[in-house]
Amino acid sequence: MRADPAIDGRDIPPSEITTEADYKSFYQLSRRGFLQAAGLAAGLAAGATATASVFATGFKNLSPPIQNLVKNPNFVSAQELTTWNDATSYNNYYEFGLDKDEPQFQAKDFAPFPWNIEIAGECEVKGTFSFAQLIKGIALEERVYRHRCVEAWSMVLPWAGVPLADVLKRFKPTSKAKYVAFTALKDRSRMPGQNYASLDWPYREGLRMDEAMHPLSLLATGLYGRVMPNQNGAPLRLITPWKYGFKGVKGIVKIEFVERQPFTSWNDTAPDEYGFYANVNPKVDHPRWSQASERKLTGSGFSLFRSKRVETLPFNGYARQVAGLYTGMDLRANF
Ligand SMILES: Nc1nc2c(c(=O)[nH]1)N[C@H]1C(S)=C(S)[C@@H](COP(=O)(O)O)O[C@H]1N2
Ligand SMILES: [Mo]
Repeated sequence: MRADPAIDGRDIPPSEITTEADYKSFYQLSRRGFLQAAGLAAGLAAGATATASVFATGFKNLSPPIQNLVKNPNFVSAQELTTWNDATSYNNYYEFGLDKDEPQFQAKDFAPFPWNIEIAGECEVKGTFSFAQLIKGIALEERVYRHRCVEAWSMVLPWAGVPLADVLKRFKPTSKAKYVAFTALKDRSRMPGQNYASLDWPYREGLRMDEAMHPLSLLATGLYGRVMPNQNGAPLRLITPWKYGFKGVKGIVKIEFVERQPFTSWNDTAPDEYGFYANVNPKVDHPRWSQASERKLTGSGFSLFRSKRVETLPFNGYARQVAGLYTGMDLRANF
């Protein structure tokens, strides 16, 4: 495959670093779109004084809509989705607080752009690329995926993003590239949670090369047809729906092709509780709780309180697509 002309291997000149304006034009965000989002939020703040409308149910944390998004028909779902409000107010993002309801507030003023991603390691094309350069020319698509946290709760979410494989191939990984290591942003001045040693910052994750190249792996840049909310990992994060949610590193600033299994935050912090593979497996319990079932946070209204317990599926329901990646592997040992 030929290298994309936008990705020429040289470090980008400062003049080409993504600005707020680039990012708006990348998403084809009209000024109207921004104003609509802002207007909605303002209307909500005004509360009961706002005229009853289709929005009267009250969306919070709204980000601007993405105009150029196509639903991938292979990943639509008949399942009830998790509401926007739940998806953006019940989050795991330790950089912005340990409690689920903290990231929505602590990440509120986080301004992701300009955002650059370093590509390094066992690949022919390396360097620093802007967010827009990284995914330029790859169609943004919407995919509904199940999302299962190792803490035994789950959601069903419509992500927007690009296949991870399409991005990785641009950098021409060499035959020595056996794993891909992802590093999140480390910036204590912008991420208040990093003032605490809850994890060895920055947050890091990794995949085996074949897992990274699997068509289910998504580099997500949005949620519900809107630009990725800060608390969900703006501007880009990993989604591997057959694995526990902690593999889905948010706020990625570096992607490195490596020969050996890389450091990964949860596995290296608590290896008895979190595996490197972290494939959803109802038969392997966490030492402190069962993984046989999950609290499913879907539905309208106050779904967080009305969640029902459902059985957990092997590979989170994606066994048909991914079980072949692990043929001959002891899935109990490699939890
Ligand atoms: N950088 C970073 N990425 C992260 C986390 C985190 O604390 N920091 N938490 C992980 C966990 S445990 C889960 S379940 C998902 C939660 O994603 P969501 O808030 O969009 O549901 O993000 C994952 N990615
Ligand atoms: Mo999680």
